[in-house]
Amino acid sequence: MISTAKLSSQELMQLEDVNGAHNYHPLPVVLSIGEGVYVWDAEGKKYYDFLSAYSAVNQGHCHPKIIDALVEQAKTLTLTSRAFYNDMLGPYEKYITDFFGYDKVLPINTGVEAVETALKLCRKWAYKVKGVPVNQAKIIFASANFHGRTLGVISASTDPDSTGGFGPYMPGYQIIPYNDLAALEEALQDPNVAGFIVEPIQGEAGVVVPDEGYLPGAYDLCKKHNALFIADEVQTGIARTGKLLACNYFEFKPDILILGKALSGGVFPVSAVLARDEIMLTILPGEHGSTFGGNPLACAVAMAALEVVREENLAENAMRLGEIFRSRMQKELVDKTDMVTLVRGKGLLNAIIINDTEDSKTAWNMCVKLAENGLLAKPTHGNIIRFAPPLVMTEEQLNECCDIIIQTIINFEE
Ligand code: IF1
Repeated sequence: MISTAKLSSQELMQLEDVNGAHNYHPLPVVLSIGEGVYVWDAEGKKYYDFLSAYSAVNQGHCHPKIIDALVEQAKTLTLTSRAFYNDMLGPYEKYITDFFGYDKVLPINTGVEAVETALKLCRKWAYKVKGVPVNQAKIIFASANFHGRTLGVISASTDPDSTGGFGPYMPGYQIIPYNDLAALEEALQDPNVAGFIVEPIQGEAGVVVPDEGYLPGAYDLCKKHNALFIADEVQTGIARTGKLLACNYFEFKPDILILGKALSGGVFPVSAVLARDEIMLTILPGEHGSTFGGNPLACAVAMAALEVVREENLAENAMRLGEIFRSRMQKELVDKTDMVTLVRGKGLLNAIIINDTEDSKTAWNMCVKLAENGLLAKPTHGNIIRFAPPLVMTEEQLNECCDIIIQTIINFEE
């Protein structure tokens, strides 16, 4: 065991570079402490966190209520597997199905596992309920989607970084343009379509908010053609966009709801798939599962994490602060400088577009400067910077952060 106590950020980055796979290219910041909206690096420098671990830490870093639930349960019982019942799973399943208004939940661990679960459920439902002939089920995806990293999921990706060199790919998928109801209607003509899976706001694509009528329209089309509407709310869910779910901006309820990330407050991987009985009960004992899914620790943590969202009115806070954020970015950057061309998002899931070509380093260098000035954010697709702070932020803190962002960009020189 090596001691990490006295290592500098440089040494720690070197250790990762030498010993870890090179499947990431992080900003050169080494974090060692988190509390609420703040993180501290190995040298003790304090930052506002404007990534929130890709929206997993909506409740803020190390939220005391969630950590207490974790520690208490960790001292009692952590894992039984699903070979036996445990005394946390039933209460959690009741809690989360009531919380989101579904008949049943299937508990699992990471976001992508929940997506895989939803895709498997969708296929099972197609064969057992809809009556699609064996092995003919088709699932529709939107282009520029991000649903995770497994083979089954990257097979639907249109990002060459995600797919290149990993073939062959899963059959039975069709990819249509995002935000295009005509394309969906056309795809749904095939009677073997089992369902349509979509992010209510595309995160990885750069916080792409679809037209107002797109999601309810897509839901209606799915109903008309007897296909399931599957919402991947792994990133948009749990109050991030100013409502408990991004779909809650509309009247409809997805047939299958996928949650992950902030379901645990960022403590460890907890994900879930929710659906009504007609869908969920098509999977029988032995047909799907995971060693860790539904473990007592996850149940305790997820209940605490959801309670924090409700008790601290995080959706309302995200909605209010998001409006301030976008309005300040619009007035003080988009309207005033040539550097930023657009601000978009909902709640506290926002992005600005840097007036530059997609492959330039400007957004990256701006994020390095933002870090120097005490705020951590990450570029996506070259010229887009995503801003997604923990939802426990105060208005005063948000305004201070807006000042940092605006000043950094106004003073930015290549
Ligand atoms: C990485 C992005 C965010 C997701 C949606 C499922 C998953 C994700 C809508 C899978 C995961 C992550 C994973 C992370 C980067 C990240 C990301 F930049 F790629 F787009 F959040 F914005 N559905 N998103 O966004 O969840 O299996 O990872 O728990 O490093 O790959 P997971």
